[in-house]
Amino acid sequence: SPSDNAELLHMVEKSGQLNKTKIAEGGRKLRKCWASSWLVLAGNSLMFYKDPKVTAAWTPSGSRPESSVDLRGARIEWARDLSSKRNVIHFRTVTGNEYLLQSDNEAVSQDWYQAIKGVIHRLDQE
Ligand code: I3P
Repeated sequence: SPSDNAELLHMVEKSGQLNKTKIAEGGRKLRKCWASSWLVLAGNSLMFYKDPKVTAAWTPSGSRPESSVDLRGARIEWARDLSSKRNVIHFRTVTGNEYLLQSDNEAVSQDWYQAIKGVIHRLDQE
């Protein structure tokens, strides 16, 4: 039924490719490992896929990302001293997982920064 479908679909706000590395897990520092990742921003989540499989406006919740983070209560800022790369976004979840996201294209990084920040702010107000 349509209502069943509604539960299985999340509206995609943004998707695209960025360089990504996780730098902390539960507050514990990790060794950087930069890799290209396909990001999907949908609902309360930022999902990471290996390949750009999910390109449509809607993604089924059954399409399992490699990993996914809950943006509720997350913090985002421009990384200053955390990388030698440029246009680096730093964000941290409430559980103390930290990621760096980067593109050599400044506009691409800016767009992602604004989109993720927008979702975090919306969730803050709920
Ligand atoms: C890291 C790798 C990263 C680099 C990081 C290095 O070395 O070169 O790209 O981060 O710098 O430690 P390895 O491959 O041996 O793990 P940036 O590219 O973000 O600068 P860091 O240790 O100064 O963070």
